[in-house]
Amino acid sequence: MHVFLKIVLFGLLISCNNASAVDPNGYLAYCPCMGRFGNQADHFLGALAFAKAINRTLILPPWVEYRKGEIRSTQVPFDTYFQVEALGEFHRVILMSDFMQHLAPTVWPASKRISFCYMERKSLSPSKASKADCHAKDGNPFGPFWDTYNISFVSSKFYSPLNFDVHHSTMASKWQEQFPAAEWPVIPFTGAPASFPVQSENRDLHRYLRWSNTYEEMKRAFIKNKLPRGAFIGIHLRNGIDWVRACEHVRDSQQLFASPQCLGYNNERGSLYFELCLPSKELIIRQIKRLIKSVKQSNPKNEIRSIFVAADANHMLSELNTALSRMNVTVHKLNNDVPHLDLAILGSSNHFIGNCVSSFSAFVKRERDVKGLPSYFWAYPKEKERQHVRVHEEL
Ligand code: GFB
Repeated sequence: MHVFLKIVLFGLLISCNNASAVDPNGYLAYCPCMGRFGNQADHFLGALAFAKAINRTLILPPWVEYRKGEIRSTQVPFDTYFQVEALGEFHRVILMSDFMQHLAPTVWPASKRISFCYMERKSLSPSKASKADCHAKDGNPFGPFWDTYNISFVSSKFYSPLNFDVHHSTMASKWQEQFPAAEWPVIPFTGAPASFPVQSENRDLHRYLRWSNTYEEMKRAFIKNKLPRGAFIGIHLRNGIDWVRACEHVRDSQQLFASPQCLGYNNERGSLYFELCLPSKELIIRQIKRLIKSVKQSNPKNEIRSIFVAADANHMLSELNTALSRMNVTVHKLNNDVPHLDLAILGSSNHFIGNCVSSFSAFVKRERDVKGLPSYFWAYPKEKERQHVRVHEEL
């Protein structure tokens, strides 16, 4: 037989096998219904750890995206951005579309679909308000998410007082005792079975999140064709109006969003301050210049040649170009707004400066940590403290 045909047949055989083999340990599904990509990625790592701990196959949900001017969320298949095979090195997973197409008709018939939530969720619609229920499809993105796969629920199950912290208790066995797979073949959670920000124990699972071939290729092509040869610094600027408003909460909090990634989960590495959330333009330029100089000193053969800027609003291109022109460093960005390509490029830069409070930056930091690449945060450590440390060291 022609070799190509053999390969195709073999591939088909494998995918049919995967699609039709039922996991007797059961399945776990959830809606990534909170926040945008950075939040969903944090939740994903927790859900993956949880699925492994309770030994159920994780049904890979699509990513939930919000497009300007659209009332309903858009669901983007999980494997658009990430490889399914790489996750399989850690635990059993299946794409939601595969599960619904091949397994749900037998494993999870429509009459057996019971949604799981911690406790009763109030309904948005007065006609349904009296029933104690998860109301799993109420509102956006809840309804559009399950509708993507024509899923509706016949009733609800409240799982209080169980939780998802499988690292500090016998929680996993409690889940297994209370919800055995024979009786509950699929546990579909109304939201992610995970905490935000990601638990420190689950950060390292990021090593199994590998970019899909499409994104790998787009990243490679951009770096090769659009950036000058040589080392580059990737920077993430989070400065849109939603962020400016969110940073107002710095005053009354010890932590905000992803801030434990630099401050420590118990503030063991510092307290929250405003510049950590919203650094000034002057501080950004100062910090980039300082990094370029220090790389020049420590690694003269691999001097910084360019800066790649990812931003949600203002890329500061003209300010950065002006400030860095004398250093012979050019500044670049993508032509279009493609958040995941921004992330992939930042993950591969020689150096990275991100926003400690942003979970978008946190995604990059985790990817770089597992690859052993260096990362820094804007305004961290605090400039005064940094000077203090330097004086102290000099003394
Ligand atoms: O990812 P995310 O939860 O990160 O949400 P934060 C920010 C979204 O803004 C991303 C866009 O998913 C992107 O769609 N975005 C941010 C970017 N930075 C970039 C960038 O460099 N390039 C591109 N192309 N897009 C917090 C949330 O966002 O914002 C909170 O965690 C809350 O839930 C707060 O909504 C206001 O953690 O930065």
